Amino acid sequence: MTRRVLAVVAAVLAAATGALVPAHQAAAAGTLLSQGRPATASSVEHAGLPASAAVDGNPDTRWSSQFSDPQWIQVDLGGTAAIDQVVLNWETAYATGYRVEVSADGSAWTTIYSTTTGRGGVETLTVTGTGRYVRVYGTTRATGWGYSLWEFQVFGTGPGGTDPFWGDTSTIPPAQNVLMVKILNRTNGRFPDSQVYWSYNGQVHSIAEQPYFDMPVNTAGRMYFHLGSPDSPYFDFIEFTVGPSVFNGNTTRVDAIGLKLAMRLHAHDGYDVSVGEDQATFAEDRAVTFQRFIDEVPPPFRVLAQTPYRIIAPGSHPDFRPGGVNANYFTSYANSVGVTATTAEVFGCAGSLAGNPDMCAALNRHVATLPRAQWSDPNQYYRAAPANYYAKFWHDRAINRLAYGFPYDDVANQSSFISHSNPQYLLVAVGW
Ligand SMILES: [Ca+2]
Repeated sequence: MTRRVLAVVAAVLAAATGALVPAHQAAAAGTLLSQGRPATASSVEHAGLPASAAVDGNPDTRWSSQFSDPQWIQVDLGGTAAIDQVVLNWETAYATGYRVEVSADGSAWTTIYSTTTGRGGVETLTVTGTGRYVRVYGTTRATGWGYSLWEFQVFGTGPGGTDPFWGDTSTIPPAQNVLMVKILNRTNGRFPDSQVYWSYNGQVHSIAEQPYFDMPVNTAGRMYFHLGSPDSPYFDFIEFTVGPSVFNGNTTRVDAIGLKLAMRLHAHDGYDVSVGEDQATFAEDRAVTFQRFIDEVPPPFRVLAQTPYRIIAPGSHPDFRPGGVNANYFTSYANSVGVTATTAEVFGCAGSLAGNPDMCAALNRHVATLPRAQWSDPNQYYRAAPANYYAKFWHDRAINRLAYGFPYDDVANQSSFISHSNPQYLLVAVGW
């Protein structure tokens, strides 16, 4: 059973009932507002470590202050914004005590987050605030050095009406077929539009040649994306089934991830839903994402990062297949709930699990020994081993935490599947 088959089944059901669409929020997680904006700081350690290096999107450059308390760094968003998340990527010289503040004018500040127990590393702060300026105000240093940030990212909504990630949608031409697809280069400058390729049904174009595709009716279609050249090993794809007046599709990580992808479906009735990797993940360099995967997953899963091209699903790796060093990873856990299956069959929802989507999903999410009522509660997922930590990683980095991490990840509406009638356009963001 492949995801592609499942997509068709799901699509047919959705088209027939109109009721399978997850009821998640239409609003995407906040947009990255701070990257490339003007930044200033109370001091710099030296001219090679300026404030601007904390908002340049490059994980290898940083701001560092002089070695005293207090110190601050601020970014000007260019207009009033509603701020919902701040991500601080600290160098070794981090703050144990600091505040995050917002301001309308750069002089009167309101605290939206404060701590005396900062732990350094990457801190992702969920906040609520409104302002044009956002400041990190350090009060206590963790080391004898100053305060130093590789990246300081502010997420939210605004200023202005156009979401900079998805761009201006007012100029998208109307479709003659079912819907207009627009492909967006979101590689953070790593590839020019002339080297971001899309292909569908024998057509191959760069974004520079043709950013639009007028999508006709099709069954179980795929659109591929390649970076650098039309047959580059840096590639990925989306899957879809398009009816005369309906789009059904998903980003899939069932086999592997080759490129960061997100898509946003807009329909004539105002439906507007985004799925795929979140904007913080798009903003992050590829090498950082690969390293984060290696750092976060348990040791048996680290081999899945096939740097620099792909991170593959565990069921595809020889370690987890019969005869492999981790061939028994899932076996006893599956046996404990009466399932006889190899580890690769659990990851791939194959063998006896092909006909048992709920159980396959429960095993991958490590909820199979919980009462059935908890199988649909995402708060219970991936809390203990054995579990599909590959899938967990992509859920953690997905818009609304929805991802296709294994073939039956659509159980309990956890997948990145979107479907709606009378579609108008589909934006597809291709990242690095
Ligand atoms: Ca930087």
